[in-house]
Amino acid sequence: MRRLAEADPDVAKVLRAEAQRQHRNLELIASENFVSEAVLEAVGSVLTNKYAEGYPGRRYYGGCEVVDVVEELAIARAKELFGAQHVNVQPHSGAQANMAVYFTVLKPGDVVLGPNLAHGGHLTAGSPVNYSGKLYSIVAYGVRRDTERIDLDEVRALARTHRPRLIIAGGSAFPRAIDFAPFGEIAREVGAVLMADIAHPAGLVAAGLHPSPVGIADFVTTTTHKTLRGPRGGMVMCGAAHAPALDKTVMPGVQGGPLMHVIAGKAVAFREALTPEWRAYQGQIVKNARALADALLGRGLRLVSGGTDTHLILVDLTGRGITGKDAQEALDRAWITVNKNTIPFETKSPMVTSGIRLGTPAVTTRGMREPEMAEIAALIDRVLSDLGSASVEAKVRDEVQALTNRFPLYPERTR
Ligand code: DSN
Repeated sequence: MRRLAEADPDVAKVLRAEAQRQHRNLELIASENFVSEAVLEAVGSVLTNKYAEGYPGRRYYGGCEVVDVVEELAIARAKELFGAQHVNVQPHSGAQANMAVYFTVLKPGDVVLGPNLAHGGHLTAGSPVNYSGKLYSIVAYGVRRDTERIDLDEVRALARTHRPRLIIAGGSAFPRAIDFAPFGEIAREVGAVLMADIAHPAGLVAAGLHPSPVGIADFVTTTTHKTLRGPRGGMVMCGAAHAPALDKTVMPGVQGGPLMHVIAGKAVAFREALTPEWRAYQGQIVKNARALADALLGRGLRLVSGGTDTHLILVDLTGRGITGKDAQEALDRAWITVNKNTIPFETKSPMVTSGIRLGTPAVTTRGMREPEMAEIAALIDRVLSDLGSASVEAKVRDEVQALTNRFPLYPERTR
């Protein structure tokens, strides 16, 4: 069988260039991470060839006895990791995991109480440009102006007024830990179903470093590729009572054949996550985020909510008089990868924004620790303090390269 470089030099070149970019740059996108070679091997395996619609032991296709084993492994390991009664590992993404829950419990037009996207929520929690905002009647809660933390009084008041069928807790840009217990109380009081979307802090939840919604929320959704450090994909957890309906919604309700090669990658990542080393890694992610936040604060940058409890930091650039878009582009030129992000009470469009979002999972995977976080804050500050200066960007690029060279990534793939 021909290897890729021989069969398709064009694509082989892209893969090498991307491995080189990942090695060279400082990856600070809070939702990204670097999987192990073992996960890459599973995802790039012959399991991609197999159709396996259905579930282990009850598939619509023959020849599924081998892939059944890997799906069972993924399910058992995820249950152990999160203490969940039931896990469906087939969702192709976090968006599809959320869709599976909505289609399990909602009818079009039902009221959903979810987080405002500009305050840290997620597209699938009711954005008007997403299916969730088009199909359901969305009521949004946000953060308080003074603390920039979720306003539970507002959540309670909105729930009492609108009597939602579903309440969503979780999002993609909350730097602070979410306490799921009050959400559970509010949902019970108004007779709503509670869904916790832990796509971002899932790794911290599994390691006991962030409150867990398991046992509080009716459904818990997550991606598997952020802090969890598995392959790109999604997953839903729920109690036994909801399991048959959820499984039926995932397949045949919203998906066809599961991606068995990705499910194998999930199984591998969950095995890694059950080790003491992985728990220590999650602890270091949090320590690094705090160190990075402290160093940024020390350089006069304003952070939404004043800091972080998690892997994620939201920087408000308003005081510097620059936009998130300009900051992202300047940092990109300096080989520091971040994303522009709306901040609570945003006044600019999502394509411009007043903030940038930073996260420490990927740099922590490379082995960086608190001293490197101080270096990173200094590099960011230099780029932002002299926005658009080609000479500053060039100097920072050299220093980024020197820093990342000390923490090699995928050495076999960058040659
Ligand atoms: N795109 C993800 C993130 O960056 O947080 C959320 O879906």
